[in-house]
Amino acid sequence: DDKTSMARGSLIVLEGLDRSGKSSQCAKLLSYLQSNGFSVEAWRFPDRTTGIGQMISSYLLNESQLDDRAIHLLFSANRWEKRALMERKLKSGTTLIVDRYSYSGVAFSAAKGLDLQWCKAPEEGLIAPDLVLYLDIPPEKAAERGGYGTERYEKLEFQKKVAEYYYALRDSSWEVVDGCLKMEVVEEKLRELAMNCILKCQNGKPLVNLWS
Ligand code: NYM
Ligand code: MG
Repeated sequence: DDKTSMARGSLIVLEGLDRSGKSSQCAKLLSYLQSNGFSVEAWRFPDRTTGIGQMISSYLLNESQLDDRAIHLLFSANRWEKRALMERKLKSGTTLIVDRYSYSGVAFSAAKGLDLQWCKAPEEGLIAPDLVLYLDIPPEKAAERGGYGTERYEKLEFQKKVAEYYYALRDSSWEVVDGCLKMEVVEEKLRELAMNCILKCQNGKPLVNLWS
């Protein structure tokens, strides 16, 4: 056991339907952890800043058409291109708060009718989150929240299917939080769950890969 090695950071993922409040809660959690002196960064997938990310973004904006399997693999590749950096950050003690990850990848593609196991396969070997905070909100409620945007997938009927696949993907890393509660209440719950997770990781919880 290397006593000189630094306690590792945690991989904390927020998941949920479009308009479930993920992005706001990621920002709140980030500033809470930062103001408490933790080394922490906010990431998001898709990461639209890379070459692959730009292809994904243009697809989501309906500016390009792609085969369902091709776009699925691009979303996955967008995570793979960040894997090495992700591992370095975590091992050097930085906690990552990530807005969407492999669960979005599988749920959205499976909702189109692609086989679930086929969808999961390219995610195998990515770093498994230490904690998935799922903001649970009925699709109808999400749709009411200022309405959806114009991006692909932002349609009520489709989001209902996505919700079913998310449900099927739940594992022991998940904590389901009622996204219909007041924003401050959700914020408080996420803080507590994140803090617990960070302590466990500091105390030696091992890093593992998906899907295990
Ligand atoms: N999405 C996101 C996928 O279909 N597959 C993925 O792997 C990921 C990470 O992209 N509707 C979908 C979910 C969203 C859309 O995400 C864009 P955001 O968080 O709205 O930028
Ligand atoms: Mg969106």
